[in-house]
Amino acid sequence: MILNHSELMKKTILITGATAGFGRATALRFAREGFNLIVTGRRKERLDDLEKELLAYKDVKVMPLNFDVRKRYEVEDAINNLPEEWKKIDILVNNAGLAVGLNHIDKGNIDDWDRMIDTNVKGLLYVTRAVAPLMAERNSGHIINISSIAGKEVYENGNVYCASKHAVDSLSRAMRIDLLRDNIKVTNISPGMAETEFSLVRFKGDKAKAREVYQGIDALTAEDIADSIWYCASLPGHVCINELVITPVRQAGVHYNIRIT
Ligand code: NDP
Ligand code: 8X3
Repeated sequence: MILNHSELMKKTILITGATAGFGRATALRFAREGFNLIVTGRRKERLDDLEKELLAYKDVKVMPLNFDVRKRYEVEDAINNLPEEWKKIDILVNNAGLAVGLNHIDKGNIDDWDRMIDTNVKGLLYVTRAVAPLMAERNSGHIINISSIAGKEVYENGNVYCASKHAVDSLSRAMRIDLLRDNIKVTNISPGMAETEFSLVRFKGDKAKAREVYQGIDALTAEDIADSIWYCASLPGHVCINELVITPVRQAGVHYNIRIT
């Protein structure tokens, strides 16, 4: 898709994991603001549906990219083969991620561990490695990493998920230093409980178990996180929100919450 001159003045956002939850809500939020959108995910039909939904917004262009962030060469091919006008990425939201399983470390499923580390840490790195040079070339950009309160604290059975989000937290701090000379902002967002498909994935499709997680909590919504991302992205050029920790009012960190039933 070739963009005309006025379209080139528009901003472009790339969101990983836009087929559900935070990523999808963020895509819709930025479409409302008139951004051109590169949306990614593994589920092709969902990407197709999202593309249609986004195109309903006035003057918005959409580039769906169907890849698995764990596959280094798929990531590189998808980003490197973008048409030149789509390579002017203003904002990257490293959102694709998941928790799988909830077990003590001695009983953990090693395949689950691989999935979390490969997606949450290595996937985020592959995408960043492909996009950051494009931003550096233009001496401008904003990388928003979706970490978690599990990147600030650890909880029983959360071991590898927490470690993967601690890695995101420290990578955000490291990126901010390394990309300082390139005028690239780096924001680390750490949400608490938010009702998306997150727990359904963690509990491998067990809907009842997933629902229980949010009972009586008045959990955050995907739209709350999308609004926070928009807030960070819409501040003046000289302002960088380094860190944002967001919980429902009934949650204070990973160990304390009050359920009202
Ligand atoms: P959802 O399960 O609703 O959405 C996750 C998204 O990530 C989907 O679009 C999924 O797309 C994508 N994704 C997962 N694995 C891959 C992969 N290998 N390659 C490409 N895309 C992938 O969860 P949330 O929206 O809640 O989660 C988004 C992020 O927020 C995650 O990083 C999560 O850890 C973090 N988070 C979530 C919290 C919560 O309580 N919900 C709280 C704190 C942080 P597809 O399956 O189509 O590939
Ligand atoms: C998701 C939040 O507390 O379930 O990252 O780990 S938590």
